[in-house]
Amino acid sequence: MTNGSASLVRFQDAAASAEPEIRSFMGNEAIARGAWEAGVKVGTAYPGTPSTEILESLGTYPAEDVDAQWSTNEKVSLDVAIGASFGGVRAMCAMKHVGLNVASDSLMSQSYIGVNGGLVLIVCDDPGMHSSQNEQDSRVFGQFAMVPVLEPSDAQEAKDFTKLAFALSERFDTPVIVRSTTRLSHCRSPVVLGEREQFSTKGFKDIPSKHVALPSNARIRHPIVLEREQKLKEYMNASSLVRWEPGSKEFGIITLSTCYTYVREVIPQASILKLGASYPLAEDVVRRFCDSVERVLVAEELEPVIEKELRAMGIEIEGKKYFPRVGELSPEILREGLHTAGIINELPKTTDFNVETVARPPVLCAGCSHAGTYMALRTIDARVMGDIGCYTLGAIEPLKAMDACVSMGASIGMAVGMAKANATDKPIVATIGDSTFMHAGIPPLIDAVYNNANITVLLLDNHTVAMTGGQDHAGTGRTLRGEETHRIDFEQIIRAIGVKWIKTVDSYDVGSLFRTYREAIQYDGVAVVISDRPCALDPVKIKGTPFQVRSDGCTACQMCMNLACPAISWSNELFDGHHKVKIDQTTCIGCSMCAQVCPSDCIQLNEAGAT
Ligand SMILES: Cc1ncc(C[n+]2csc(CCOP(=O)(O)OP(=O)(O)O)c2C)c(N)n1
Repeated sequence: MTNGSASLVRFQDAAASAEPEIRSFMGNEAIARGAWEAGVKVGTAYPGTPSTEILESLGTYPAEDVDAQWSTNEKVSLDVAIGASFGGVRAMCAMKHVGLNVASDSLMSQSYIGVNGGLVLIVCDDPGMHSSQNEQDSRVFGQFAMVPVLEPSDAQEAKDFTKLAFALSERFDTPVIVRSTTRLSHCRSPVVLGEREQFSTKGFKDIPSKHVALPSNARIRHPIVLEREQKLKEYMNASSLVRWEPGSKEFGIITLSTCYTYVREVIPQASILKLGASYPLAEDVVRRFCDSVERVLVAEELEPVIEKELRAMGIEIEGKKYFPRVGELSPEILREGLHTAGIINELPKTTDFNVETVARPPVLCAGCSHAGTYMALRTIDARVMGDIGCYTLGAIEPLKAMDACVSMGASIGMAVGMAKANATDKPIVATIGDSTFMHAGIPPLIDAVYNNANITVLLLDNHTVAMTGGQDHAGTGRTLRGEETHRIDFEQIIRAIGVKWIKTVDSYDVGSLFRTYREAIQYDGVAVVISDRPCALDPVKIKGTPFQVRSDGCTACQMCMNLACPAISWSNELFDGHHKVKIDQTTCIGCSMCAQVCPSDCIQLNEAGAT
């Protein structure tokens, strides 16, 4: 995993020169820049690919300009932004698509309530699931919550649309979503920089009938939201967010986001209607566009959001008949779809050799502190309810020590349910990382204690959000800007919840892990083991003296292989017909777990290999 912040450009000095400056920006950096130029005062996020770099980038702007902070989860992130908006300043929160599920409860109400200072949510979808548990289309949430959804196509638009989102938020009294996707968030293109707009705070406005989500207030607000939708449609019809690029009279394509760039590349001769927003739709312009060409296709990524809207308007339209509803769109896929639709006659010749990248299964890093945990866990033959983080890799070969994983923080609740189902004689264990525990693991632990569940919880504390590149959180004692802050003490929280059996072990002490897990599962009630050891990659990659295998002592028992360490592989030498093992000296970080589990004591430190 890479830490996005390492490649981020820092911007403190950016806006001063007379000529407009042009920089190469990742979409996420452009979004941060747009927010900064829009005068954002509070920026929040919980990390999640592909959105993480937005807040990391915002955190490179002066602290006097913007309070950029990690939140414990996406709902908290949105709630903090809402509070700042109520307080009269512009506020933004960023999240990956599934984060919007977590934040949605507040979003649904805030749509009725509206804003004071501009309130913008950046939601980054991950078509193709490069690093996600699903590929849901956040635009559906925008429609559901009745908040505008802007969809930039490149980094310049990512900046411009983010700025515009704040203005629209204030003008129409609504939260606004800017939807990005992995291709936009992580690709670079040129961006013209602008100055930061200066705003003085509007101050808090005391309007309880608007700000308090009571049925009596909400009943009045709902029709206002519908009126707002109508006004936004009128705005969209006249707005430069919609761009009509005339071309062929035979066929037109309605598109938006990065799909627009694929359309331009593959079929520039088409008439193109580029929408800057998927909700609300610029209905009048769309209708006129459709009337102007014989045949219209919609090219959009994931769900047929626009296609369905147009059908509901009674317009004959094609789209998902030719383009897939799953995965990313690409020029190649678009071309194929247009070929099937009979719009493109010939496909380019393919080469004889396969140029597709060979997929490699993900592995834990050498020295990963989760490896010993899963090895030990396998020996107690438990039903393991897992969670989301690097340790989810414990589900696959060779560790294969996780039975289920659903969403962030779900492990403990699932373990409670599994215990209540009485479906197994095996001990029931939940595994959860430190950041995930903070995110959504505390309420289910309270539930477990409250409902007397007989479960063991393994809290895998590697002192970072490793999965998304090593961000800080409330349990690390550092803020987004790297300043020291209070470190939330897991053990204190867990005790305060009422857990009576709790032990902390060093994740590298394999013997201790084995013994402690055995003890924990014997306990009748909620037992918690904190496996404590910083991530081998964070904050700097640890590189200790490597271990090596004394080949004459190796009996090819392959016990060390159970750690799934990428530094350990089979050697060409055989013992009793089986491959002995060897350790790659550059990859090994010297964690010692393999030496601890080696029964023939043939894994030893290689002092000569120390760097
Ligand atoms: C709702 C939601 N938000 C964010 C993410 C992105 N994400 C995946 S795992 C994870 C946290 C991992 O941290 P931790 O639990 O400490 O485990 P580690 O990766 O450090 O082992 C995050 C933020 C997500 N998958 N779902």
